[in-house]
Amino acid sequence: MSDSDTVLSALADGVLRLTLNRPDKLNSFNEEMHLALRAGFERAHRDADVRAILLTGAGRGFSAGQDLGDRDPRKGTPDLGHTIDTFYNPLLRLIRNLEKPVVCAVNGVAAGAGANIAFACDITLAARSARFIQAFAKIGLVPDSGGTWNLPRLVGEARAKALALTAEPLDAEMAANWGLIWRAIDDDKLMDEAQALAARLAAGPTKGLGLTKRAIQAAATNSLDEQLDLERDLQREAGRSADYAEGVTAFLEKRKPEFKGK
Ligand code: T3D
Repeated sequence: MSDSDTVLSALADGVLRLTLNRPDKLNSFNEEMHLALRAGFERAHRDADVRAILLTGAGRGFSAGQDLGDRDPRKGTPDLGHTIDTFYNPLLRLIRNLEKPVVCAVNGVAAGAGANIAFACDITLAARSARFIQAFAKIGLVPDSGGTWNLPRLVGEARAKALALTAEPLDAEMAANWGLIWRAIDDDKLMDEAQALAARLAAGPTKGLGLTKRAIQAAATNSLDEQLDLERDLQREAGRSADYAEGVTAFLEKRKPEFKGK
C-alpha cells in the first residue's frame, strides 16, 4: 500500500473509500497520485474485507485529469503513449476488471482523464454543481482513459463526438439524463448518498455482483449467442456461491439475508 497522502484511503463496513487528495491542483494526476490510486485498487483486488469501493475527490473538484504542470513543452516533448501505458491504462483495467462494485462520487469538476475515470466506474453519482469536460480538445489531445470507448457506448456517436470535439462542459443533470452517470444529487447530500450506496453494495453478495459486472461489460463485444452462453456459465458459478445459498435460505425462512461476500 502506498503511504502517499495524495490519495486518502479508509476502510469501514466493507467500503474502501479512496479520496483523490491534491485539492489545490483540482486533484489532477501526477505520478505520485497515480501510484497511490493504483495501490488502492490493487488492495481492493486482493483484500477480501474490501467489498465495495467509493472513489471521490477532496476539495471543490473531482479531478482535472493530467497535471499539466508536469507536461511543460518548453522543457521537452513527453512520450504521452508511455504515460498512458504506464499509468492511465493500468488504472482503467484495474477498475474494470475488479469484480467488486466501484461507486464514484463526483464532487465537482471532472475534466480530461478525470471525467473518463468517473465514467469507467460502475455507478457514478455527481453533485448537481459538478460538470464533465472532455478537456483534451483544448490542448490538442485525444480522449483517453477509455473515453473513446465508453462515450459512444454510453451516449451514442453524435453526442460523444460533440463532447469530445467541442470540450463543452456537461452538467451533472444532463450527464444523468444522457446515461453517462447514474444520478445527479444535491451537493450537500452527495457524500451521504454515495456512502450509503457503497455500504449497501458492500453488504451484498459480492461474488454475484462481481460476476454481474463481468457479464454486463462483456456484452459490449459479445454476440447474443456468446452472451447467453456467458450468462449460463456465470449463473452456474454464482449458483455455487455461499451467498446464493444464504439468499435463497433467507427467502425461504422469511428473514433478511446475511451475505458474506463468498
Ligand atoms: O499527459 C499525459 O500523460 C496524457 C494524458 C492526459 C490525460 C488528461 O487528462 S489531458 C487533460 C488535462 N486536463 C485539462 O486540460 C484540464 C485543465 N484544467 C482546466 O481546464 C480547468 O482548471 C477546469 C475546467 C478543470 C476547472 O476550471 P476552474 O476555473 O474551476 O479552476 P482553475 O482556476 O482553472 O483551476 C484551479 C487550480 O487548479 C489552478 O491553480 P492555481 O492557479 O490556483 O494555482 C489551476 O492551475 C489548477 N489546475 C486545474 N487543472 C489543472 C491544474 N493544475 C495542473 N493540471 C491541471 N490539469
